[in-house]
Amino acid sequence: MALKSGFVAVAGRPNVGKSTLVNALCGGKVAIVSDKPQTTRRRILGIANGEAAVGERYQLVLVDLPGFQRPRDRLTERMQRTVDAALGDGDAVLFVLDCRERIGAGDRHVARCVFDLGVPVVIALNKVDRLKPGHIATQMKTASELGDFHALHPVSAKTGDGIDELRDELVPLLPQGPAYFPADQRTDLPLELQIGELIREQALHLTREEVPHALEVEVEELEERLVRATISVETQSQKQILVGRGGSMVRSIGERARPGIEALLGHSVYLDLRVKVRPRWRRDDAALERLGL
Ligand SMILES: Nc1nc2c(ncn2[C@@H]2O[C@H](COP(=O)(O)OP(=O)(O)OP(=O)(O)O)[C@@H](O)[C@H]2O)c(=O)[nH]1
Ligand SMILES: [Mg+2]
Repeated sequence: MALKSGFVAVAGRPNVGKSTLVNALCGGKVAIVSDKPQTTRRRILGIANGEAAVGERYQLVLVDLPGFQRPRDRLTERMQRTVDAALGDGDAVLFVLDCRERIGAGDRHVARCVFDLGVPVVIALNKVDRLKPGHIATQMKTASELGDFHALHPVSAKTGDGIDELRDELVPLLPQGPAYFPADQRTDLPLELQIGELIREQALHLTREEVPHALEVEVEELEERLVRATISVETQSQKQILVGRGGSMVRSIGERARPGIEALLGHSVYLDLRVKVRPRWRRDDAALERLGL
C-alpha cells in the first residue's frame, strides 16, 4: 500500500500549546505539558499513523520543539539551536499561536524565521476553547497577516476541536516515502528520558517562579520494578523547596508521576526519588552535554 510519510516541525513562542497539540495529533502523550514557559527542552518526535485515503496510508512525524526565545544562558542557547536546526529539516512547518494572547512581536519573530524556510507553513490558532467567535475571527485575521501561509486552522489542543481537520491538512503535504518508524512506536525518546520527563512534569506543576527552570531530572536506574531518579536543582534553597517539609514535596512529585510511569511501563514500579544540588548546571556545557540537552 502507498505511504505518505514525513516530518512536520512545530514552531511557536513558549507556552502556546505546541506539545499539547503534538499529543492531540498523535492521539497519545509523547511530550510533557505545563503552564510554565520553556517546558520542552529537547526535540521530541511524535509519530501518528493512519489512513490518508483509500489505498493510501500515512506516517506523520511531528517534531515538537522548545519555544522560540532569546537565549539567557547556555541551556536556552542550546534549546534555540535545537529549534533552528530542526526547522530546516521538515517537509512542512506547523506554526502555533495562542488565541488567548495578543499576537505580537514574539510571534512575528517566529513568522520571519518560518516563512523563509521554503516549505509550506500551516498555522494553528490554538486555545480557541471558550472564546467568543468574534474574538477568534479577529485573531484569525491578525494571524493571516503574518506571512504567506498554506492554511490556517483555529483549534483547541485541549478539547480536540479542529484537530482532525488540522491532521487532514498536514498529511497531504507529506511526500511518498518509507515508514521511518514501526507502526507501534509513538515517540523516539528512550524510556529513561520519557520517565524523567514525566517526573519533571509533576515537579514543574508543583513549583513556581525560578524553580521550574532550575529543575532537571535524570533516571539513573531502570529495572523491572524499580525506577531510581535524581531531581537536580541549582541552589540549596531550591532543594529545600523540592524536598518539602519532612519530604512531603518530593513524595507528592513521586505519587503524581507514578501512574503515568506505570502506564508507560505497563506494570507497577517502586519510584525512588532523590533531590540534589548541582550548582549552575544550566551554564555548564559539560553537564548539558551529558544530559543530552
Ligand atoms: N485552554 C487551553 N489551554 C491549552 C490548550 N493547549 C494548551 N493549553 C495549555 O497551555 C499551557 C502550555 O501548554 P504546552 O503544550 O506545554 O505549551 P508549549 O508551547 O509546548 O510550551 P513550551 O514547551 O514551554 O514552549 C498548558 O497549561 C496547557 O494546558 C488549549 O487548546 N486550550
Ligand atoms: Mg512544549
